[in-house]
Formats: sequence, structure tokens, C-alpha cells
Amino acid sequence: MRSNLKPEKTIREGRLYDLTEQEKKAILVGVHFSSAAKLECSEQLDELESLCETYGLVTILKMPCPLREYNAGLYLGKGKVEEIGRLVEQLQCDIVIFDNEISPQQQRNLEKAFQCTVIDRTELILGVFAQRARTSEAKLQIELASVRYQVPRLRRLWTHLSRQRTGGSGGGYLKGEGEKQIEIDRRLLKNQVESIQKEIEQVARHRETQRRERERTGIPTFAIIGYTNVGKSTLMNALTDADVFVEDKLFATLDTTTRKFVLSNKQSILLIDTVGFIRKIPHMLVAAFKSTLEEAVQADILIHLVDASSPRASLQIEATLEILKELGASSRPIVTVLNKADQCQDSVAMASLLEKNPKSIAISALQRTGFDALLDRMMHEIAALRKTVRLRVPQSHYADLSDVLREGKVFSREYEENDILLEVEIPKSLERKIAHYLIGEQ
Ligand SMILES: Nc1nc2c(ncn2[C@@H]2O[C@H](COP(=O)(O)OP(=O)(O)OP(=O)(O)O)[C@@H](O)[C@H]2O)c(=O)[nH]1
Ligand SMILES: [Mg+2]
Repeated sequence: MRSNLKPEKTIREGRLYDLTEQEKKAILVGVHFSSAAKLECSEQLDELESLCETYGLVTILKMPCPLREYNAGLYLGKGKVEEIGRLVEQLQCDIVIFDNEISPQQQRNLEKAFQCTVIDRTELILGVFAQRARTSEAKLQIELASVRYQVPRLRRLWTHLSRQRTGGSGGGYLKGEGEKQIEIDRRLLKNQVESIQKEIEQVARHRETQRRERERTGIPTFAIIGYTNVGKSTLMNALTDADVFVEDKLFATLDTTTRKFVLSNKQSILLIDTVGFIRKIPHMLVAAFKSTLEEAVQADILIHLVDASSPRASLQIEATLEILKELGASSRPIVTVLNKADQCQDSVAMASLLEKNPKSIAISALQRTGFDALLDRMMHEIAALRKTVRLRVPQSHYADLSDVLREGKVFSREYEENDILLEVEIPKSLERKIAHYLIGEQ
């Protein structure tokens, strides 16, 4: 077995087990249940290849395999497993990556059959995140996700160690040592999960305070969300001086960045750059990044950025909307923005995207075109966030409304005995503050 699985080497360190520099050739395997689904399977393998490239693995072969019957032990049919085993040998590959999720048991059996490391898409995504996490919060989040991922797989890591120790000469360890170790390790991991969770909660509390603070000021917030690598950070940089890291690889951004921006009508807004989404995002990642993602989806308005030049644009839109639904954010106002218009060779594809997504706006974040239409639309969306209300406020309470008056636009002010009558346009986010004084609205 060429791979060297050691319990102390985990994805947490940003490397998939112990692959050395020369050992990084990968075979990618996807399955489809009908010949009609083969094209989609191949497209998904292209995305898996991008993930591999981001991680630093070289894809040698992509294999869309027809699957007639699910094999509980090996996932694929026996003949296919033998074929892949031979290819691993011939092509001197070090790792086989499955686009679909495989069970820890299947993983073990396949490693035995292929005589090399076998992982699935989830583990690769976790590896990519681990490698690219920069801030302490992102590091904590990925640590939590990978520890959760490791728990059911402990046996695999320890079986190897156990075999190694008992097999050699000079006594070694007793049979079953690995089993006992699994129990100890499971407990250790459980403690680890709890302590990381506590730290994350603390960060999340801080984030929540910041969010409340923003809500208090009533400045409208826009979150730029969308599939990974569509140009979210490029747009953020083009509109503000955020200087966010941009790269033509997946998951360049793992943290949210917020910047103030002033629209041409002098309206201040906050713009948030967010971590990108991906199809079949591992659940433990969504759970671990919940506080980061929540901050994004709780923005007043979502700018859903799409890479219109990608042949997979429609699938990516679907995947993004699906994740928004999971996060409970699909009812937020969404502005669909078709980016990379400069790179769209296929005008028919662009026209079809515009047709399928009515009211969407085409831009190039890189060449800064289409921005006027985008900014106009943003102003329009803000207007829809505001409403005009009539209030009766006792003079002694007038100071309570300082936020409302600062963020609102007062149309009329009349004095009546002890009260002040106001007609004022306010952000809907401040509605709670005026509820007590409301006498009418438009
Ligand atoms: N041609 C073209 N390329 C663009 C445009 N916008 C962004 N890009 C390129 O797309 C790649 C990804 O850009 P990012 O801004 O990092 O994308 P992102 O959505 O923030 O990606 P993640 O943070 O990884 O999710 C970079 O190579 C950008 O230069 C555009 O309008 N046209
Ligand atoms: Mg980014």
C-alpha cells in the first residue's frame, strides 16, 4: 500500500494524509445511472478536477462509470473495481477520488483493492478548505468540520497503525490495541469538538453583536453571494477599496469582509463579500460555517453573482438557490447579476441566461462594465426596503428616535400640545423602533 495513513496526519494540517510531493496523481471516478446522465456526470468530474487542481493534485484520468447495481461493500461493480485497480497500477496513480460520497467501509475496501488512498468529494473539499483557511475563525470552523468527519473513520486510521505495530518483530502491541485506541480517540475527539464549538460560539456572539450594531444604524447591507470562483471578491474590490484576495481557484475566500460604500444618491450601504458555495456542499461544512454564512444571508439584500461564461452557470444557480433555501434565506430580496460578460463567447447562452433570470443584470467585475445598471438597481432595491410612516411621539420620548431620525427622511413635523407629529420615511429594519408611536403608514 503506497499511502501511509497515520492518525497524527490529518486533513486539519492542510494535507490529505501523507502524500509526498511526487505522489499526487489522481484518478477521478463519477457514476451515472443512465447514458443520458453521462454528460452531467462528466461535467461534475470537470468540477472535481478544478477542486483537485486547487488542492495541488494532478488529474490523470476522469472516469464516468455507469452504475447498474449499487454494491454495498465496494460501491462499484467488481469488474469496474478491477479495471480501476489495473489503471492505478499502470498509470502509477496515488489516489482515487470519488465524486459521490462513499462510506468508511467502502473506502477501506476500495483502498485494499486499489492499493492506494481513496477519498471522496467531501474529504477533498474539507482538504481544500483546510489548506486555504487564513483567519483564526475559518481555521476553527474547518477544524470542527474535519474532526466531525474523522469520527466514523477512526477505525480506518487505527487499523493501519494496529497492523503495523502487531505485525513486526520484537513483541509490538497486543491484538485489539487499535480497538481500544479508537475508544480513547473517540472520546478525545468528542472533547475537541466541544471545545472548538465553544470557541466558535464566542466568535459567533461577537459577530451577532456587530450585526445588531449594524441593524441599529439602519444602513442597508448587501451580501455578494454565489458559487465559488464567480468573481464575488473581484466585484467587492471593484466597488470598494477592500483589497480582498482574488484567485482563479476555488474557495479563495473563506471569511466575510464588510466595507462601506456610498451610492451616487449619497446613500451609504455596507457590502459583504462571502465564502462561495459549491454543489453538494458537505453538511459538516455548512454546520461549521453557519455563523459566517448566516451573517451573509441575513443581509437586507442579496446580490447573487453568477459566472455567465461558465457552461455550468444554470446548474450553479440552482445549487446556490438550494443552499440559500437550506439556510432559510430564500425569501430575501435577491438581485441576480451575470458576471464575466466580457468572457462570454456564446451570445446565445448569455441570452438564454437573461431570459431564464428575468430582471438580471449583465456586468464584468473585471472590466467594470454594467456597473451603472447594477448601482441603479441597488438604489431601487433600497427604496423598496423603506416605507413612509406617520408617528405621534411624546416630546419627552423624542430622544428615543435619534437613530430613526438620523437614518430616516423627515417630510413633516408638527407640534401638538405634548406630542410631535411626524411624517418620515424609514428603513424597514427600524420598524420595531417606531412601532410604539405609529399612527399610520403608506
Ligand atoms: N474575465 C473575467 N474574469 C473575472 C471577472 N470577474 C472575476 N474574474 C476572475 O475570476 C476569478 C475568480 O475571481 P474571485 O473574485 O476570486 O471569485 P470569488 O467568487 O470571490 O471566488 P471564491 O472566493 O473562491 O468563491 C479570478 O481569476 C478573477 O480575475 C470578469 O468579470 N471577467
Ligand atoms: Mg472570493
